[in-house]
Amino acid sequence: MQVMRTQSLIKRTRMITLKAVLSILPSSFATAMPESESSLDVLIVGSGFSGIYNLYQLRKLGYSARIFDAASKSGGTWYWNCYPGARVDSEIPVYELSLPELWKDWTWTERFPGWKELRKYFAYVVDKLDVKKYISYDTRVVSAHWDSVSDRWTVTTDTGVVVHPRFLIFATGFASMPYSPAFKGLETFEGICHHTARWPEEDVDMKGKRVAVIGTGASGVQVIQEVGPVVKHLAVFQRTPNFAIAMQQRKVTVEEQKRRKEDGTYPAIFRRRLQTPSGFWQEALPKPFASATPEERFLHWQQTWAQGAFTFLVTNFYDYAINDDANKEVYAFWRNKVHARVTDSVKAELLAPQVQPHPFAAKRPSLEQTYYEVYNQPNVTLTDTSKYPIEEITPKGVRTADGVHHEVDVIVLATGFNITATITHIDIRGRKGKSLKEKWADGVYTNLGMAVSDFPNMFFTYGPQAPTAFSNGPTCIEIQTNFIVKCIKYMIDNNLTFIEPLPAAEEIWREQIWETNKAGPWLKAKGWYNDLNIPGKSIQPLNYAGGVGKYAKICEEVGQKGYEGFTLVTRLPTGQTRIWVHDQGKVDSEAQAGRESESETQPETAIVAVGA
Ligand code: N01
Repeated sequence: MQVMRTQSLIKRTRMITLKAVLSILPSSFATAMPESESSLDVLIVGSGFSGIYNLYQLRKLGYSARIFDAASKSGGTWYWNCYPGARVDSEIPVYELSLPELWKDWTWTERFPGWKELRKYFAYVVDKLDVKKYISYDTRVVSAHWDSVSDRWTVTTDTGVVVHPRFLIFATGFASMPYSPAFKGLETFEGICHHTARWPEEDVDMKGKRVAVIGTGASGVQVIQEVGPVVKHLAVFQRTPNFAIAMQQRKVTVEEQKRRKEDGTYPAIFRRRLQTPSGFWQEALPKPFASATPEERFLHWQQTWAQGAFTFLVTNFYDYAINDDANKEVYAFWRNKVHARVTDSVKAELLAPQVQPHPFAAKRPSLEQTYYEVYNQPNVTLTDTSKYPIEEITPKGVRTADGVHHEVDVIVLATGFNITATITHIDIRGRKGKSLKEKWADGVYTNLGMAVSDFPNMFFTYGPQAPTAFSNGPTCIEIQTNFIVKCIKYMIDNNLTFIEPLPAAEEIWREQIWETNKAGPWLKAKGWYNDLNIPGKSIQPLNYAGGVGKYAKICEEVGQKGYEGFTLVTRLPTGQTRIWVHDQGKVDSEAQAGRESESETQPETAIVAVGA
């Protein structure tokens, strides 16, 4: 069965490959690449982990690289998400760059740092790596168009700057385009209203105010537990309960970090996080749920719950998320934890209902500290918007379908992100003049979650179709940056003009995304894992779910095989164009699709297929 599938993929691949190669040739061939004054080897968009890491590695190799960032400071997510309580949910040192020149001299104060400390870390990083001079802040990229004459991108910004880089990296992550539902009357609200990911720098004083929080994802949970104790009244609007688990936050000392650096723990963690399915250092129990007694299971869960972080999930029985009995028992364990903390039985039932709303792990559970205790306050109300949706926002508050008008001074929209729009909201146009938004109108197609056909020399990181949500930022980003930087070096070293994926490779990758997601629980709930958090979108899994370690290996192998699954093109000084469609890594081999010019008479044997 598997063999037949593979053969048919190869067949399909061959056909698509031929089409792709013929269509890649521009109508006229340029003789040389004119160097514009504003040309750069690489332009990077965004100065979070990925942008800075790319910039540093590329400059180390001697390339002219620069970052444009719409923000006024580095930090990416941690620049924009400065809402009360914003805090990372991967513990240190997993959540930092693995460069020894950075971690050796940096110390944290908390196991899960908050946004202020993360911003300090980013300021330290750009200083220590001496890259700040290559970053233009307050500079938003508004368009990027490929120019088939110069074989460069033309990138324009909202400040009027235009540059012409050879390579373009969108280090924009998955969560930089906030999603705000089109609530009727939202614009009429007379109080203060902000999305968590566009929180004002100067903060909003919520002390003694009546506050509404709409949404109970990671952002909502954090805001609620932070502002709950200080507000006059808190109205929480929950559509789906968050299966939040114990963070077990604590202070970390300079001494313990020093010891872990000196005894080899830090470097071991940085290497280990590239080997596991989750990008953390732990792995699932190698035995099935059914092989353990109820007592063994209970004690294991108690122990991993007490350890905090995602340990409860990551070190669970390997089949807990897909075995219905196991999933129900995990849910019951979690539900007991919640009910033990929430005194009001009606609120407890809304937060952790008897009927399990969706499989555990189908949506991302948050890590909480005092979230459930907040609901014990008499001035906190909880409305189930799956039963009583928000009908309208009035000048004075929020009206729900049960007829209740919740009068508030502040509305916090903790309503998440439009994952694909993070990149597509920029007017990016490839070789054929088509925008990325148009290209992805019927679904996301990428190779390795990093590159798109018809969009030459363009990469993106920590976005759709990579392990993104099933990893943590720095881990995924380092894998991808290593791939991208090596690829750019390879292109430059081999005098190659541009690279882009084969459409066939994108189809295969998309199929991989579906297959790996079908093997888990992630398609069984509506949310940003599968693009269903945005009304009107069709289901499509947005993360590679085959495991971080496996993804790292795949990327490494693609590079070793001379960028299998990609088309590489070079312009010769004679004005001719040569195309390589890579297979098995024979980059300079005569057996490849080297061709001197576009011609209908080119033999089909010149076309080689990507591997299945
Ligand atoms: O967004 P979300 P988030 N009416 O999409 C609700 C990362 N992150 O910003 O679940 C009523 O998870 C929606 O309800 P439902 C992190 O990876 C990390 O919280 O769709 N409600 C949901 O409750 C995280 O997982 C950090 O039924 C509506 C909420 O809004 C990811 O980003 C901090 C609604 C959106 O939750 C996303 O987290 C911030 C409507 N019309 C972000 N529309 C940390 O590291 C939506 N909702 C901690």
